[in-house]
Amino acid sequence: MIKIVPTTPYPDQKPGTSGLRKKVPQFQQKNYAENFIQSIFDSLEGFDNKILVIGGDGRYYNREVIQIAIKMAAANGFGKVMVGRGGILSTPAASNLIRKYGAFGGIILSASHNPGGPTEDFGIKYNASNGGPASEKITDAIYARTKVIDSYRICDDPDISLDVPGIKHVDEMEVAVVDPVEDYAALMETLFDFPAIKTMIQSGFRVAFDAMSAVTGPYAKEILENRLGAAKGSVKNFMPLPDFGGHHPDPNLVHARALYDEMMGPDAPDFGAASDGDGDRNLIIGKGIFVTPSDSVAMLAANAHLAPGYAAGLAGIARSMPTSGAADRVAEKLGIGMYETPTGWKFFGNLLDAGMVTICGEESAGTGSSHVREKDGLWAVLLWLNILAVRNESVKDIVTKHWAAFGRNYYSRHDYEEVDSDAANGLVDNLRDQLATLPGKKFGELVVQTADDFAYIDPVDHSVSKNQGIRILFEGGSRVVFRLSGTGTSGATLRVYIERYEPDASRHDLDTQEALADLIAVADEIAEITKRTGRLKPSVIT
Ligand code: G16
Repeated sequence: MIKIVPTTPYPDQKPGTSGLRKKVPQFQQKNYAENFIQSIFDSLEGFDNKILVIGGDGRYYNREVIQIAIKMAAANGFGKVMVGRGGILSTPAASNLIRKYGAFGGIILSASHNPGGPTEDFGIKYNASNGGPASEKITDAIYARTKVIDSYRICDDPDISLDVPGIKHVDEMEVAVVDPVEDYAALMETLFDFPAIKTMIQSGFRVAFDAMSAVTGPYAKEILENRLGAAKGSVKNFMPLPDFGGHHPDPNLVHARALYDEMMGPDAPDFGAASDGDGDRNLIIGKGIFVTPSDSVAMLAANAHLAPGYAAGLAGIARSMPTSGAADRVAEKLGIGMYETPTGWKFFGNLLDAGMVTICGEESAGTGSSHVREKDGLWAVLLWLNILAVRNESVKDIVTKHWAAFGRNYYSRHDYEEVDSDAANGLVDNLRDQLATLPGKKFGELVVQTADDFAYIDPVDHSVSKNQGIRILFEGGSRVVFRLSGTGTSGATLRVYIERYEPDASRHDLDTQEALADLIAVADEIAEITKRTGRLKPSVIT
């Protein structure tokens, strides 16, 4: 039976870079999740009898909210819900299901790379019928609705079992519990040369994949071990756990340290990779060499034609503004379009839908293509493996040859986490105040060429997104970028992105932090990071 339940608004349900992310206890407040889900439905039109995809990364509170979302979908008039077995769907797999089955949209429960558990993070985001994160127009409408909501609709049916695939019903709505891996693995087989990768692996090529006790475990087991023949045990930490084993499921050099150490060791496998909580990010490490995410997108774009799904070439490349310019040089060489967007995968959606770009990437370990409308961790792993199988060279050889051909963009991101919000906002305001006077200023050898607050005009729908990050560009092409994260859940996270372009191949083997040392010092001088935040060094360097 459908119930209409009175509720009162919460003032803090503004979606960030990727949906609403809060601590679990906040989500457990009375009607908190219900308010947000109803606000999503209230902001959409025309979903009567249509399909809604629901799934999550298996983190703590996933199962509870999935039951709520299913009962609310039934009460709001959806015709069918597709949900992954056990409530599990990686973000790219959810995007694929939405597209493949012509769903109206999807609700993805995840806080991505943020930790999980009773006092850790949870999140809800809405994806539209193209399979991609809702546009700012929709997220703004959702937020506006959360501020005035006074009731929500829900069926009072009992919970349904999510553990066995099959068709069930909630009120009159059909619920299809589906295998979370099958459709996704089938899609990957259409894009990549599985037999070639399998042959390479059978000839002794060793792979190590760290699923970080998060959602990609079942996907990686099926694809890498079962279908591609990687040795049993190649996929580590493959059981999705509600608290990710107490770790941050963030595939970077801090949280995936064990993999990094293995890959730098004497008996390293040939290829190492990891993915995050919801399976959309990737970390790529070759034997003895870490590939920065910015370099990875450039190298994948330069070599994508070697995989069957991209043999016809690329329409264009897009990267987020803070991502290094390495991909720009590839686009220039290929003679294809290059687009610079604000941080957030949602900004790639229009470009992909319009067929203007094929590959997109972000410095935050996200790479993907037009096959879905999310970034896709395993996709990046498989494209690398396909390229390695065809080129028959090591990751290190591919990377160093790429630098020799295109030049190297030394690149690093310094994160200052859980900074006092007022201090962080003050720091950004102070930077904004300096924008007009910075050009022409000298800091040692570095001369500021331009300084601005990045604004983006979407070339497809002409929507404008302002205040997307402070950019300070120096003569010669180096730059520092400052922005506040839109995905953190406590205090503010200041991100500082530092980049230097080095065309000279004899200078391509410097230590990254040393190669960027003068820019790092100038970033602190201009932004007064230490003075304003009290931090002597970043929490995380990637
Ligand atoms: C999300 C977005 C990405 C973005 C990242 C970092 O990733 O989907 O597009 O680059 O956040 O955002 P921020 O710098 O604002 O923290 P994910 O993997 O968290 O969904």
